[in-house]
Amino acid sequence: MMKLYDHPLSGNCYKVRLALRQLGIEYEKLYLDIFEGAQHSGDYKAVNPNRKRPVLVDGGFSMWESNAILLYLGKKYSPNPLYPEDLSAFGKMAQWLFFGKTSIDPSLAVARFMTKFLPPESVDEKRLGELRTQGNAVLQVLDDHLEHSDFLAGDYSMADIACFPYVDLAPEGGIDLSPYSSVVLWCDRIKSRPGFIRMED
Ligand SMILES: N[C@@H](CCC(=O)N[C@@H](CS)C(=O)NCC(=O)O)C(=O)O
Repeated sequence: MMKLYDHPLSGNCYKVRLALRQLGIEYEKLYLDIFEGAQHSGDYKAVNPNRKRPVLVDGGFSMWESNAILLYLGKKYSPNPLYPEDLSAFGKMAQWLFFGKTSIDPSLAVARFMTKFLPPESVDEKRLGELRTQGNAVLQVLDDHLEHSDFLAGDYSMADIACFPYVDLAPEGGIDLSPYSSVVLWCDRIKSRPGFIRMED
């Protein structure tokens, strides 16, 4: 059975849990308390030298980086609708996976981290304001695209699973989603997929 080094409040772990559930794969959760610094133990360096989660362990193979894990799962359980075989659909899925890492995470995910997890006295308000501005620009890109498309890369795919968590969690970073009606509808569409799990499930 596969194992996942996990944390319940991590959007990067949540996307992997969501993908595993939607693919119908049983797995074992290995809890790693990052708030207590468990990622800095000597043992964990052998699991992930970058000392972050999620990490997927599949028999004697293990890997880290959440979006790469989504691609691994998609290909491992191919054919499945979350992982398009068609070249242009695959290209579009990859495009949004990279957009997630290069645009969504550095703005929306970091704004959430600073707002939700840092003590207020250590928050750099100027930087947080800049991140919220960048986050709104990212949401506008998504909203413009989703005005004409139900899902990011055509049909529901790993692209949606990758980008959904930190978009849906944007309000925890002080970013209002209500001006982005197509994004809100997209989140609702994902939440109504069969087998959807919430972050806290
Ligand atoms: N790019 C990585 C980011 C992973 C990441 O930042 N994980 C966070 C939780 S969401 C973590 O483990 N933080 C602990 C730390 O940085 O010490 C991925 O997508 O997997």
